[in-house]
Amino acid sequence: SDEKAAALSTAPSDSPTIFDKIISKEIPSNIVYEDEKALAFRDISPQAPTHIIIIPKVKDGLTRLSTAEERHVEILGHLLYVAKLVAKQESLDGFRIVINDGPLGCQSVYHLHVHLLGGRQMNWPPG
Ligand code: DGP
Repeated sequence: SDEKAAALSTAPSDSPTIFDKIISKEIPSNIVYEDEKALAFRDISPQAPTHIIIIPKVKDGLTRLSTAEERHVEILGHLLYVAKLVAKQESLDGFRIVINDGPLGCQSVYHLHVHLLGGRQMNWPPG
């Protein structure tokens, strides 16, 4: 897929990402939820009828889950709670949460993010 190709061609780094420009509203996005700590917006390449990306507004070195540190515990929990709030707002009856990590995990944007997918039957195992 295009996402896989993007992931395999993106070197993990702590550089600013496209998500900084979404946070600053320098580039437009379809924002569905926002609070002091988190932002949620529709994925540009949806893989389900509802596909929302949830991110910390302050990256604080949190490029990927595998390099998370103790100080990130609160924001990590908050992102999952926001996923629950957004799932309710979207009237999802069941959903899936995904965090891609690194090239093998198909991560293409190095600003930690939670995918919220729903609105169709999910399959198992995931690809
Ligand atoms: P991942 O592969 O887990 O790193 O997911 C990154 C997701 O971000 C991918 O599903 C597509 C989405 N994405 C990338 N660039 C943009 C953008 O400019 N706007 C929006 N809305 N989503 C984007």
